[in-house]
Amino acid sequence: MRTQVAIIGAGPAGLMLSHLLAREGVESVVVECRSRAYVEARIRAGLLEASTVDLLDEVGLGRRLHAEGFAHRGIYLHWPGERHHIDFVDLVGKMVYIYGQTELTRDFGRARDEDGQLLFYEATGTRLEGIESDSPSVVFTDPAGRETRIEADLIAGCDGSFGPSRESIPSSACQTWEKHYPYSWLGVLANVAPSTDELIYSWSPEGFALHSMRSESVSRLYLQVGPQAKVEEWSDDQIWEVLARRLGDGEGGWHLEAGPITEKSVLPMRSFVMAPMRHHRLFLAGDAAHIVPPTGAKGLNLAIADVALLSEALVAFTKGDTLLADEYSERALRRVWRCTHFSWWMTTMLHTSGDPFEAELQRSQLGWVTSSVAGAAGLAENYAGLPIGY
Ligand code: RFL
Ligand code: PHB
Repeated sequence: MRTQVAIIGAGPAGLMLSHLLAREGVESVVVECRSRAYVEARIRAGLLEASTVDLLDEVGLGRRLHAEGFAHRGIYLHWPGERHHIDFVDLVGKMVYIYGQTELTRDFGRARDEDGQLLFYEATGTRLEGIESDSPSVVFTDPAGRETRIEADLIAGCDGSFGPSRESIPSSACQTWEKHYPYSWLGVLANVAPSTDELIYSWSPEGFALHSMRSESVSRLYLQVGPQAKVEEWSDDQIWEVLARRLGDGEGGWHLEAGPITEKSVLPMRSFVMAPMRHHRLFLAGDAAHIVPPTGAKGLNLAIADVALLSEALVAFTKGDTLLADEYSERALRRVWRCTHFSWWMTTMLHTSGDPFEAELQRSQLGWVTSSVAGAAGLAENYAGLPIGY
């Protein structure tokens, strides 16, 4: 089989890239190791920044998002006895949107079906061959046990942090940076109406907590836990008790409503960047090239920003113009490092390490960010999102 662009991974990066390429008349084939049902049910991100939503609107994918998602003006920052609203609209003129990655993935899937996109799910043993040649290929075994080879002009590695694309690049040809944080997040999904109109990011002496949401009747909440924590160690009652304490239940008449927990998972926190994001005919995008801790809500947004740049570069490449492809890595990494810094900054401002000196610095920083227009605007500009071409 032959195509112009072979895309590995049907997450947000891979599906959005195939959509953007199709709009410009460039053919692609997507190869995914999981089933479609699994990919569409994977509960992950929930917050879309303004530039992501603008791009989705521009390419005809914003209809359900505007009908069913929530537009938020900002976020709350909370610490004991204090709750402050950071209003992004006042500060930088931008909104953010709550819309689950599950819903977005379904929208992408539907759009790809309508276009007749060729997608292979449940592929095993995916490997990349000839990436340093002019005719690279992706080889995998389909669910019926047949080995399939897709020959392409270019390969897009959109296969997340554990896929084969990044591994195919010789270590002598790239550089990586990595930071592990000494805590994880315990994330829960609960069938209860959110107790807040906008997200609450909360610092407390016993650790961070975040109140997010998915719909009028579903809340999404996160707790800072130890790096080795396991879901089995946390009963539902204990989770609600700790959330209530950390989020300030009872303060100023605010109350956290508890409800049945339908999903629990532990998410380790790390930052990772690989450069360059290209090796000959292989281009990396999204989590395949970089990971951020979720505190700044940047992972999904970065994946979309990468493929916005990458699709332009690949379209030009297929027409014989290689300039944008040559510039892709440098242009993408500019935003990647900005978001890597912002995610690290939000993470270290809000998570407790047990060090009393750091705790005082964090309280001072929270006080400054919520009382200085300059401090608040810096947070707002980074959180609500820089322009796609940043
Ligand atoms: P994905 O979504 O991981 O998709 C990669 C796809 O590649 C497939 N794959 C393979 N396919 C073929 N062959 C192989 N050998 C393969 N190996 C892997 C995988 O099955 C998968 O389908 O990467 P992508 O597309 O780059 O998208 C990245 C985002 O999913 C990720 O950054 C975000 O979910 C991160 N994130 C958040 N980002 C935000 O912008 N806002 C948020 O609010 C936010 N919250 C979160 C998050 C991530 C979380 N977790 C669990 C990681 C909250 C959580 C809890
Ligand atoms: C979410 O709704 O899942 C979410 C929101 C904001 C974050 C992280 C996760 O910073």
